[in-house]
Amino acid sequence: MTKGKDDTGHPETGSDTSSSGVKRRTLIGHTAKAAALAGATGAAGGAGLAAFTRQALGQQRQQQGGRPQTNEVRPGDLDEYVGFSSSGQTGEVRIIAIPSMRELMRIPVFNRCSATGWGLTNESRKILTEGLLPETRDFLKTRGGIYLNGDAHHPHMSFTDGTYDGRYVFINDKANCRVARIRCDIMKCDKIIEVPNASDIHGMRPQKFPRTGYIFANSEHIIPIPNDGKVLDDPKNYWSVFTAIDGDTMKVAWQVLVDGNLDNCDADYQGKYAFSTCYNSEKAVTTAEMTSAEQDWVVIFNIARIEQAVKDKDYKEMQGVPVVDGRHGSKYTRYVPISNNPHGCNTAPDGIHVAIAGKLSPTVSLLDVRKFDDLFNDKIKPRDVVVAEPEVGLGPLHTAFDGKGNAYTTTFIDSQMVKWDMEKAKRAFKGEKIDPILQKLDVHYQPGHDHTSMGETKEADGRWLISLNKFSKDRFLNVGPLKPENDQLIDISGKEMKLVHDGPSFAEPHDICIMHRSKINPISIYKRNDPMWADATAQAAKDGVKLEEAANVIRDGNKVRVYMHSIAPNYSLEKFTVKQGDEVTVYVTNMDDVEDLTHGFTIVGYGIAMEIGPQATASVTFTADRPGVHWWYCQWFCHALHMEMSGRMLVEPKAA
Ligand code: CUK
Ligand code: CUA
Ligand code: CA
Repeated sequence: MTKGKDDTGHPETGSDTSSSGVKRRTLIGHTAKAAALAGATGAAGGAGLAAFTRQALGQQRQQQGGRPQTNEVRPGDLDEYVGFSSSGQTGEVRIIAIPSMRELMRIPVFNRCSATGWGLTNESRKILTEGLLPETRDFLKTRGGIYLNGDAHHPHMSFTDGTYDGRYVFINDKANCRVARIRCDIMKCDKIIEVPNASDIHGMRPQKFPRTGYIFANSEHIIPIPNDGKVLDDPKNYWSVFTAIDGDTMKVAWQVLVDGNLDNCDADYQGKYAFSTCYNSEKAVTTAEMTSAEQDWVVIFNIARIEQAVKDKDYKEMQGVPVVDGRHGSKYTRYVPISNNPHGCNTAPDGIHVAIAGKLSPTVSLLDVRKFDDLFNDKIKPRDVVVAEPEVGLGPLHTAFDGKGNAYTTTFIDSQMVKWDMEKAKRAFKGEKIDPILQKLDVHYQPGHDHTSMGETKEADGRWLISLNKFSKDRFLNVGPLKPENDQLIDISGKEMKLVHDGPSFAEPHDICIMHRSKINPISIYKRNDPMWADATAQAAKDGVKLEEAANVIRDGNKVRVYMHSIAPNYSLEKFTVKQGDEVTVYVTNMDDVEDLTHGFTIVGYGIAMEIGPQATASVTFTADRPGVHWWYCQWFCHALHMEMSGRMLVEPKAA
């Protein structure tokens, strides 16, 4: 029999599931009718229904009394929205609940994680290494085998038909040229690839239509390709590539060589085009030169033509990838001049407009994607796709949308959130005397990205806006020279933007995508056949071991494989003995079949720790080079006898 949390001595409130499988929360929080229906459809259906009901109620509240929505989420209540926040140079992805702004979870990706063993376990090291280029793997051999840092900027969920589909969240690593995928069923990273021919992958967006599909990724800084040392201080021969990654296989599908560099990107809602900003059309290597030209540009990529080029073999293969030439004059791209060092690139939920933030220019250029066909057929000139160019203030960086025709642009230098009307901006662009700016709200301070609830999908709902501010200065208690950033929540459900919450965050989320909670439906207990530990299952089968019942120590030369399972508060082994110098692999399978019952495995004085979720298997390999008695223990509080959940590794010293 599997022991669980219910008999661990934890208070009963620790369990969210009653014996009938109905979420207690659903029963408590909602009407009797909703609860009855939830009972009929089971726990998952109940949660979905609850979300639906709550959303409907929220909207009703708004419509009825005209009372403003509230960001108050009382103890025990659940938030309505979920945000996936990049953590910048921390290298992980964080799950933020909105509107409470509570941080719910951290998903290690490009970083190492002390709690979960990410970067230590065999399962995570496989993910961290299998997608690296061979030369990087060689390079890392003397550096511990994996990169220890990352710089995560742009988290975006996979799309189907123009809206979030709950499958994956993708995230780029600017620091080490990688793109990672997070499985939203378990909220763990399952794939990381290094992009070849690229320097610092920066802008990254999934294809919105018909589905993801491609992940578009920008190589920001220009480099020689190949970057093997033959070309060094010769920037004329430095290049950037635009990359399309297959989101299903996480393999690079194709690349496009471009003039200038590539900063941020987005895709259309038609599945025809992707586009990227370029701030270094000068192909410069110093700040002064990079800002010397009056204009840089947006590059538009014609996806069908590029796919055809790959079919027709109109490419050069570089590092195993077809690289299509998309420099000026190519039929695969168009370059739209934009002043000056543009940055943000955001497609509006109307499926028509793309907002390009001017950064050094106080303007946002609004492009109309319906004109791109004509542009590629040379019927119009590049600048003809620009249909508005409102002046929003100093340092416009990114734009978000409410689905009601309004845009919200951050101005870094002015420290403001600027709400403007896209239609009015278009009329003003045509010469009408009309001010498209609706409101400027001070934010604190220096905002980079902003994001609205569902705002990067066709289901933008105009409820919440988050401003990710780069500086918090005096907004929080002083914690020393290194200050938190300030993620501010703004209520945009009414006519005026209202600042409702300051949320400190650690270095330094660049971007967040915000979705209604009904878009995700993670599991609470792993499925035993999860591919995450397929290698462990295969090795166990070879050793004649069944992971679920394992209590085995298998010697194979100087390799020792230790298999155990855990049921709170015990491991199936109380000790194992190895010889100093053995290569030891420990496999732990958590056989507790109970929600929120995670075990750990930490070996004292060996730098080993890992998380083992309910019904999961995790493994770790190390050299037993320290003789003596080394206790292992469970580091995730799991039971009244959690402290006692331990065992001993006995390491026999080498004969002198
Ligand atoms: S970039 Cu950070 S503020 Cu990397 Cu998305 Cu614009
Ligand atoms: Cu198992 Cu603590
Ligand atoms: Ca420039």
